[in-house]
Amino acid sequence: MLYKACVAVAFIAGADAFQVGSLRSAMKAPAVSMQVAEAEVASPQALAKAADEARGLAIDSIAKAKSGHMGLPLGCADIGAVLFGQELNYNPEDPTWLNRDRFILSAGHGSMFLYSWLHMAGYESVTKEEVMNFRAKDSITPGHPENFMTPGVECTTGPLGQGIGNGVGMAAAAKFMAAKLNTPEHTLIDHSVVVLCGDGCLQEGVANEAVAFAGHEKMDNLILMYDSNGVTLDKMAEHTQSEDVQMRFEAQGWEVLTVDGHDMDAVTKAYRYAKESKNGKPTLIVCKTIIGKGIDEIAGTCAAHGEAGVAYADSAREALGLPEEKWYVSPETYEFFAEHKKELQSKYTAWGETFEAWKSANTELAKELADCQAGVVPDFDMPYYTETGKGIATRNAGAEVLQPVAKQMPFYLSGSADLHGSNKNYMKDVGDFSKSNYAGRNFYYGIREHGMGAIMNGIAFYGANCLPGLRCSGSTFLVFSGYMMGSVRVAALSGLPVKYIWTHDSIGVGEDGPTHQPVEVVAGLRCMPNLDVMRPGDAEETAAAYIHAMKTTDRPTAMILSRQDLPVLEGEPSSKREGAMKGAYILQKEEGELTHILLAAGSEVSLAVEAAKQLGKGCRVVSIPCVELFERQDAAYQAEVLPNREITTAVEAGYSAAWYKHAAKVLGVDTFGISAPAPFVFEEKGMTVDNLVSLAK
Ligand SMILES: Cc1ncc(C[n+]2csc(CCOP(=O)(O)OP(=O)(O)O)c2C)c(N)n1
Repeated sequence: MLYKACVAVAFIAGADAFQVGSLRSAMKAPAVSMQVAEAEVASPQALAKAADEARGLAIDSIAKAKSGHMGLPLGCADIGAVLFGQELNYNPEDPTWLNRDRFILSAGHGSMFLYSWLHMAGYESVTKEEVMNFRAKDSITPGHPENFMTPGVECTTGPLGQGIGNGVGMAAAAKFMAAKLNTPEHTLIDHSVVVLCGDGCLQEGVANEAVAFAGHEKMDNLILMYDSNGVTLDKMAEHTQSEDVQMRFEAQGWEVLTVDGHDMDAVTKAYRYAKESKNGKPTLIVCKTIIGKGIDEIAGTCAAHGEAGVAYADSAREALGLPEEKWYVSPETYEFFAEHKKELQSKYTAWGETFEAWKSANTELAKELADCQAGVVPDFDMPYYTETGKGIATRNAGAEVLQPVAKQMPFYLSGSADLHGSNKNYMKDVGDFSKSNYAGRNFYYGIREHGMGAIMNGIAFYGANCLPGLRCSGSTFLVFSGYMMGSVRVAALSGLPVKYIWTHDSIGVGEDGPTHQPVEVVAGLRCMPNLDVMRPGDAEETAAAYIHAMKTTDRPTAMILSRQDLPVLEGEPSSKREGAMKGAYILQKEEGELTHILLAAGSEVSLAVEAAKQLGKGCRVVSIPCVELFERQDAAYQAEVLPNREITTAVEAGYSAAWYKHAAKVLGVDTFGISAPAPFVFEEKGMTVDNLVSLAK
């Protein structure tokens, strides 16, 4: 039966529970009443008990670790009980189930929330011991959630706001997969993506970019639960935050519900409404909560951050009705979750039957999906670039070599922050992803680089453990990569095979001037652990870079491409390709005794080739499109290519210091560029053949 919503009523009734005056003024009854299905909490006592025991786990683990964040696991315990004990669809015995609901703790500082609930829910490897070893070396319960550490943890979170972007990326991936796989007879993908965030996440700009994208693209499979406790770290949130969050989200195309986050019935109703309404709107559920609820001395205050509550642990445990035994989970709670697991598993089994029927009815699609699940990367039908000397900008070569990828990898998604035209990251004949075509594979992210980075991470997290063939790339000008670095760092740390297409790679941009001429950026990127930075020297090396990126599964790859034409370098194309895929190779071997080595990347390789002509027969030219990849080769190969640092001169139109690792002398650019046609800028900055020759001599 449908009836007029009681969410608003529940909210008002629950308001008295708030103890903090300033919170009360921040509370507002929701403007919209809504229709929700009948939704009572089936086992209120069991869930309330589980919530208090989850509070106890957080108190005990944080006390033992002498570090961690108490506020969220206590403040959101009732929400956790509703989600893990009742609403989310998952199977602890198959954490990679394709149609599981995805839950993301964007407020990653509250990680004990996640570990407690995963433990209670029955994720086998999240044992009581692991919970007890919170934040300890070698535990799978690290300080902040890490996707590669803990089964059931979907995303690495901690940098606030990222998880919201990840949720949007997952929701987009789910929309894409549903559009691609579901048929009128069989529904394979219909899960929700649920994100729990706090004030901090919403204050971060990255969240706003992602929220705007989700609203615009009508991602009604996304539910954002906002732990609205009126507290941030230094001060009460009102000190830095006065916008009307409801209006902000509604203006961006979202539906907004407000509930008392400690009223499990209200949370249930709001959640079900959000899940069931297919109204083209993602939903924000504002959950008014008391941070640190359960420890009166810190509840509702900034002191709930961190471990200040530990001092009151004993009295709090007593007040919560917990026995003296630490890390106490009652047999009743374990039994409750064991029963719940059975219910969840029967849904899982039913889905498996649908999946089998779908496979028999859709054999070709099933083969595509199986390849995607196995992470099959084909041998690309990618022609060699043989026309030595022909000028081709590497961004244009990138556009060409992307097309075989588009054809041969049906789960490859390509996007741009409004620069498809310049970055050349557009895949032909595969359609555009949008609210009117979720099966499209070209993403228009808008001018939202940081949001794009976090959304791409979400897509990659979605693929990480069950669809490794689901891949994505996103593009912008290299100089703006800094805008998205927060997301790039998470991708590198999490081992996500995201690809960045960053064009307009140096002072070679010319007339756009120093605002658009990256000089420090490539070197900065090369400092990032687990990121391959590929700066190909010509079209052929660009093909190699793309193949390398597609074959790489455990880290992101940055493709640094030129706006200006670069000549196709002399050399046997297949050995150039093979060499570039080792990160560096001898492009031109010396004739006779080795006297000089010129080491160059990107547009400066052709400059090195010209300089070599003046340095005599003993000069070798080494092209190094990817320093990190080269440094992963065995020592013998490295010594073969670069045998003598003392006679090596590096050249790159960018920050010089990092090159001294491999070269005794460096010709670089350590100052901002100027606005002028590219040849003048190169001249002005000393990037000339003559300068290279005299430096190398
Ligand atoms: C990008 C980023 N900036 C700063 C921090 C440090 N930090 C961790 S929690 C926090 C306060 C977050 O406030 P809120 O989201 O309201 O969380 P709550 O107080 O409810 O726990 C800050 C500033 C961070 N983790 N990420």
